[in-house]
Amino acid sequence: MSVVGIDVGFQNCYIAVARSGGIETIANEYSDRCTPACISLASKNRTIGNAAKSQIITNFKNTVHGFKKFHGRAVDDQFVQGEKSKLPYNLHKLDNGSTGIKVRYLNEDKVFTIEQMTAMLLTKLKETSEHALKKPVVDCVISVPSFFTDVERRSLMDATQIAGLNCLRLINDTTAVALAYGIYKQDLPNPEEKPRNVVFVDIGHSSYQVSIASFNKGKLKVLATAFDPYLGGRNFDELLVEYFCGDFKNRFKLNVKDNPRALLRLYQECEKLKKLMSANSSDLPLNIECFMNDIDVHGKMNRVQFEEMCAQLLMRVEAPLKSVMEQSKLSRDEIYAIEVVGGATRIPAIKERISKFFGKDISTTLNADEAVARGCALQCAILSPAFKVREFSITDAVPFPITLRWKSQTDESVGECEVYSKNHAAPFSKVITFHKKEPFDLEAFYSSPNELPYPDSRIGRFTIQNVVPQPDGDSSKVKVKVRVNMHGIFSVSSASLIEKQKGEAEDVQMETEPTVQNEGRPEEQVGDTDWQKKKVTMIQFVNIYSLHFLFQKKMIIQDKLEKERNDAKNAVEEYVYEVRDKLCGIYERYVTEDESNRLTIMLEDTEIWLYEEGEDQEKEIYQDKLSELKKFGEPIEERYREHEGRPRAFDELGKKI
Ligand code: ATP
Ligand code: K
Ligand code: MG
Repeated sequence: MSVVGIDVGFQNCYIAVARSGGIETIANEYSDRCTPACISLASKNRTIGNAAKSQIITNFKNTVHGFKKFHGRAVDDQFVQGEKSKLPYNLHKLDNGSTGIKVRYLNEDKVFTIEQMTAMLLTKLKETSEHALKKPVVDCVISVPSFFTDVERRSLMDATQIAGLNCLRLINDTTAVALAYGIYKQDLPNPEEKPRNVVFVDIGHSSYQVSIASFNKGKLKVLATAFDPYLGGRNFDELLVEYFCGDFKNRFKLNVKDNPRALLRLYQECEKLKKLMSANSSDLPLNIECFMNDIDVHGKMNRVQFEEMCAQLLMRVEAPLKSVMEQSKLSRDEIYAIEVVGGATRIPAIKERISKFFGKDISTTLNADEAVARGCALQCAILSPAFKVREFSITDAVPFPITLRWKSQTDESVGECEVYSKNHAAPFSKVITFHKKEPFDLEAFYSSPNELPYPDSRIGRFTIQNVVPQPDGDSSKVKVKVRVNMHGIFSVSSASLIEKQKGEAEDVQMETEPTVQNEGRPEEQVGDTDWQKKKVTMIQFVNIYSLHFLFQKKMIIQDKLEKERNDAKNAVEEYVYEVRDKLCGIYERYVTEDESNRLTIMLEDTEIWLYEEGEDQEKEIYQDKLSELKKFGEPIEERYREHEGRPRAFDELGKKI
């Protein structure tokens, strides 16, 4: 069993694995530890990661990136609509209203769900890890922004299933970082001592997350989280792009925005420039050859100018920091350290703002790019029975309070109760006792829609069925167990009807406020031994978007066929080159001139054929071609081996004697 952690970033993905020697991040086939969250669909195949990223400009309409935050969102969603105008590829409204991506793939118009897109990416990351580990990878832990709501998390979980992964936990980005920070620290305070409080900041390409965690030996507890889900490195790129679009319009009379390819190139160059500015404060050039209409463009920028331009963005750094501090009720001198990760925290002005807010230096002891993936791998190691790792308990926090509302199915009676307050410990189960005579509905929703970075506060509806009165006509006790699980997803996990024992005293509590009882961790059944329990069947209605397994399966098969076809073609090509080399090399002594000429002509013909009508054939045609060549080539190979083999066999015998 392998133990794998995956950081699925908006722009960059990382994989870490737990090995006996510790946690390692692994590289892909390009020896790159970062795999771009990019998928390029083409007429013959699809490419994912680095190869896809290199298609962003040439195949811009079908190269998909920047889709992570479309998980669980309707295409009419305000956020999706806002992104739409910036995307080089097309979005499509799926039957259920959710966001689909429309591309030209295998010479057909195709629409993919976001779950499928992420599944493709995850499949690639799975393959990369399998290649590195040389064994199958199924169990994993995947990171998720802490502000992802239920629907977004469910959607991501669907993607993991399509990819054939068994996600043991969706862990919040900053919680993964906290784990990577804490687990190896030898000097954490003892359990009875005052905990060590550390602030974790992660600013990536698309979003900004902060949390405060308190550490004692062997455990961490997230005290508070805050975020700006719409602030990340890309906002800085956008401002640079805006600036140069204006600049090039003035100086070169170019309308960059009318040319998607040029615009994409400008984005890439601006991102490079932004990174250079993190290390240099002097004037830096931006040059692009043959940018548009055969014109070479050039411009420049320096850090001071850049920071002025980004003043509005930089002002947004403070709010989430302020928010976590207020929530945690800690004073600044109770903060032991501020650990920052994520690519965008390399922007000096951002670092300055954070450090200024806390009045102390920030620390960058963690690997800014890999900390999330490493934390995920550590969590996977803790959860995996196949791996031994030191005990470390992780208590996360509920980011948005959750309320439960109940409705009688026959009369008008309703009621509600906040079951999880903000920053309530998670995962966590609770048992709620109702007094009911008939089935009823429960509706779960986020209590404060205004602070939710998602347009719909509904989580799900659950019908508690088969509730009947007691034989004496009284209300029955119904115990409903709800939980926020390991993935940060809310659910009603069970419901049971409690039957009164004969001769028992009347229960006076009837149709009153239900009682909420904390189950605590680890999860245990609350056993009322005096009561006989009877399970009640329960039906769930949850807003899950439907899966399109078949579609995805077809695509995997298609890819496999394409790969086999390509391999068959390559085998012909390789054989041609190999035999040609050998004909004027090692085979020379074993072929007649006539044979050599005939074979040379055959090889030449095949080579030409491969470039012409043989360029795009079925696998079987290539296989036939190869056997045709081998019919001639193999007898020669055999003769050669026979002659070469003899003296060597003697040699070896000689040595043995
Ligand atoms: P998210 O966390 O939002 O899902 P992500 O995890 O893919 O996104 P990261 O890999 O953490 O994002 O960071 C990528 C961002 O960091 C990009 O905007 C990139 O341009 C920026 N970045 C990387 N290095 C630097 C640098 N030296 N200076 C400025 N920005 C940088
Ligand atoms: K990342
Ligand atoms: Mg990230």
